[in-house]
Amino acid sequence: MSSTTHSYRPTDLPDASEMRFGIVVAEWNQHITGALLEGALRILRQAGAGEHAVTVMHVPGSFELIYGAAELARHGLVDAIITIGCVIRGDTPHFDYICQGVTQEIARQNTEGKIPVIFGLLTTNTEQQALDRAGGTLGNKGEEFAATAIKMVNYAWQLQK
Ligand code: RBF
Repeated sequence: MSSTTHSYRPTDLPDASEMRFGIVVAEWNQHITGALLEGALRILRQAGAGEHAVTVMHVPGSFELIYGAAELARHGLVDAIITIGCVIRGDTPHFDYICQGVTQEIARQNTEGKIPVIFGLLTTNTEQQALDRAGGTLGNKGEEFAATAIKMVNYAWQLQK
């Protein structure tokens, strides 16, 4: 395992069998976001989340993760939301605008909303760097997004007790 990879053991995760998750996935760079989604679903299943306890919704691009997550939260059917997107810098200034907008809005939803919204936006300079983090040499970040969601629901439930 690489030193940049977050170290956790899926078996150490809280039991997720009573938890409900929403996953909002961007279609841009689908070969990356699809692999991240698979990684996230694998960990949720391993931690005990039921098939019907996970709602997967697709949006066109990473910028739409903002609305996608906000609306999903508003329906009140899930305990945490995982956003999944991939923005590759290339030579476009859009990179910075999209990354900044999504980052700020997901942060705001975490403080103003009622449920944790996990920031699953890969922001890389090259496609290869994204592939490395989507099941390649640096593991699958989707697994970490899911593990984080499980831990944050557990955190919220601990406070409610
Ligand atoms: N969406 C992504 O998820 N990843 C990208 O790398 C990405 N690059 C974009 C580059 C340009 C020049 C534009 C116009 C849009 C890009 N988008 C990307 C789409 C964006 O997130 C959003 O779907 C659109 O801007 C419509 O709101």
